[in-house]
Amino acid sequence: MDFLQLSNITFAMVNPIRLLPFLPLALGASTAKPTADHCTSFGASLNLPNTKVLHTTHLPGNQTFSLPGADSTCDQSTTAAASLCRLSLVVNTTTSSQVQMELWLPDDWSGRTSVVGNGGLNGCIDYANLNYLSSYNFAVVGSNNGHNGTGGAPFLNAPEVITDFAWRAIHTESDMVKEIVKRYYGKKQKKAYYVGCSTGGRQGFKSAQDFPEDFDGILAGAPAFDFNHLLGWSGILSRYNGAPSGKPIIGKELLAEVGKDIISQCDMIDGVKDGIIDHPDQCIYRPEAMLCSETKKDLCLTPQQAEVIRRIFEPIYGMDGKLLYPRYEPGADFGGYATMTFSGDLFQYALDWAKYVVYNNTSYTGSDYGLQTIAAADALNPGNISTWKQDLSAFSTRGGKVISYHGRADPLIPSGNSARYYDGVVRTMGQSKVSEFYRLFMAPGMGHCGGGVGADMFGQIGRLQTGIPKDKEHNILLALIDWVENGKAPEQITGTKIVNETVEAQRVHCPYPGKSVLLKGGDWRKAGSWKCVA
Ligand SMILES: *[C@@H]1O[C@H](CO)[C@@H](O)[C@H](O)[C@H]1NC(C)=O
Ligand SMILES: *[C@@H]1O[C@H](CO)[C@@H](O)[C@H](O)[C@H]1NC(C)=O
Ligand SMILES: *[C@@H]1O[C@H](CO)[C@@H](O)[C@H](O)[C@H]1NC(C)=O
Ligand SMILES: *[C@@H]1O[C@H](CO)[C@@H](O)[C@H](O)[C@H]1NC(C)=O
Ligand SMILES: *[C@@H]1O[C@H](CO)[C@@H](O)[C@H](O)[C@H]1NC(C)=O
Ligand SMILES: *[C@@H]1O[C@H](CO)[C@@H](O)[C@H](O)[C@H]1NC(C)=O
Ligand SMILES: *[C@@H]1O[C@H](CO)[C@@H](O)[C@H](O)[C@H]1NC(C)=O
Ligand SMILES: [Ca+2]
Repeated sequence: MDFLQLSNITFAMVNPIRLLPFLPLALGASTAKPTADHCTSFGASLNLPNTKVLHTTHLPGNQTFSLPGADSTCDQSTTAAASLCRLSLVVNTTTSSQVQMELWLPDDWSGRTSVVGNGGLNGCIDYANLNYLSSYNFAVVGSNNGHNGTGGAPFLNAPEVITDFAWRAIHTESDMVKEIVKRYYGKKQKKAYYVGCSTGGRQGFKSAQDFPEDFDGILAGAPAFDFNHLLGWSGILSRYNGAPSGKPIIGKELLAEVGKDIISQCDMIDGVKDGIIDHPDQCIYRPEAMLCSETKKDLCLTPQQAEVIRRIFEPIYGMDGKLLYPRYEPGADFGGYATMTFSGDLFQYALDWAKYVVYNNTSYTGSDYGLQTIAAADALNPGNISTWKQDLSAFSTRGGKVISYHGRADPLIPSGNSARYYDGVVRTMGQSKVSEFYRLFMAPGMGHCGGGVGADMFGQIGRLQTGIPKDKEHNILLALIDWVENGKAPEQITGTKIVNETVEAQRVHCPYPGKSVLLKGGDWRKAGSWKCVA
């Protein structure tokens, strides 16, 4: 797709060669592309310590194929758009742990490598991002993060599996992809990247914090960092609404109504009536407006329910009175992913983490889940997973760049937590230093890693780039490449909202603490009407 006509907006694609300057250089005029035979014989002859090759297949491009043997909770099929060599391996990380990886090595290699992360508690190879990165000519690796499937059971009494999940899988993948490109293409990588969101965002920051040599560029969305507190907060939020009874105190339909009332109370604080609360921290929602009365008997709140809503919108404090985690953000959808939190069951990842990792007790039900559970998780900090170190100077000193992004209507991980981390790094390193290597783009109205009513597509993950222009103004991966390789820091990124293959709105997203402001009289659906202000 070189040229896209979507609704009334026409996008001419910038020649990708300009943005991928290594494309013609990487293999050199005299170097032939790797052939299908090279691919299959390469896998058979690969002799790396602690590594078993499961299979090697050359795929000619635009192939959709099934994934036999994949855990039933993970992808069952995928697509490889580029022509590439698919290499599946199992690497023993200790005598009691192993990571299954796939490397996708495109025939047309840009000289760049990438590691892609995971999500939730998984356990699943991120095939969508293998496809995305390889279609942009990266040699890319993804893994099962040390265990198979989306649940926490494999962590039970398995500290090495927990360590793989916390950091070692990504670090091992980083080593593997670099070693393998040298052998496969006969050349060292020029730059090494990382791409992930949610748990993948945490994995990216863990690398910046503890493995500053691993990556030159990190794209880390909606990071699940301060991990023990995040899960604790999610668990406590679910308790507010009745977990683990299975019976929510406020049901789905009523929550949706509260969601609408929040928009009606707070949409205009930012001055634009677009169904989006730009700065959820400025919204002090008043649920008492929805109390039942003589005249209001349907879809209204009892006093107890109104109190639940109030608690949901408060931060949580630990047993020592210190802030543990910021609040749920008004404007975050109460449907979709939020049903994981508000259905009346204990938030699944919080339950699994407590059950299989903190208490090692398969009978644990979460009926007493609370601040003491978080304190126990903190005391253990399993696998050193917290990921909250605020000194990134080793990473910045060697020239690493990190771009983070967060939807301001994220129901699983509040964007306020990304702001809290950024501010902590600024306190540690100083603003001018931080601006040189770390930018956080806040996306108003965007949900968890994407979705929501906001302009949620800017190339942050594979499925959120189809239909947007392939340039660094609209694609944050290309913006990261430009920063790492040409030293040009992104000052803004244009997000696109596409509904039914039609561009409905575009808007610029700005690096925190800056914000996008609508120009006087401007149409909020047009990117040109917005401007970043400090
Ligand atoms: C990986 O570890 C398992 C279990 O200890 C062992 O059976 C297997 O031979 C090891 N594989 C390699 C390639 O070292
Ligand atoms: C895949 O299909 C697209 C669209 O038809 C085409 O432009 C592209 O060249 C194909 N890729 C390969 C590797 O065959
Ligand atoms: C995960 O699944 C892969 C592919 O089926 C398998 O090779 C690997 O041994 C499994 N890993 C674990 C830890 O069960
Ligand atoms: C649970 O197991 C971990 C090792 O995985 C151990 O460090 C921890 O102390 C155990 N917790 C309890 C409550 O026994
Ligand atoms: C495991 O959890 C159950 C349910 O909460 C509890 O009754 C039991 O005492 C726990 N077992 C241990 C060893 O702590
Ligand atoms: C644990 O994480 C901290 C903070 O990122 C880091 O400084 C420390 O070296 C890590 N410890 C181990 C044992 O990995
Ligand atoms: C998108 O298309 C679907 C199916 O054709 C339709 O049901 C839906 O109303 C459309 N949505 C919008 C916002 O146009
Ligand atoms: Ca608004």
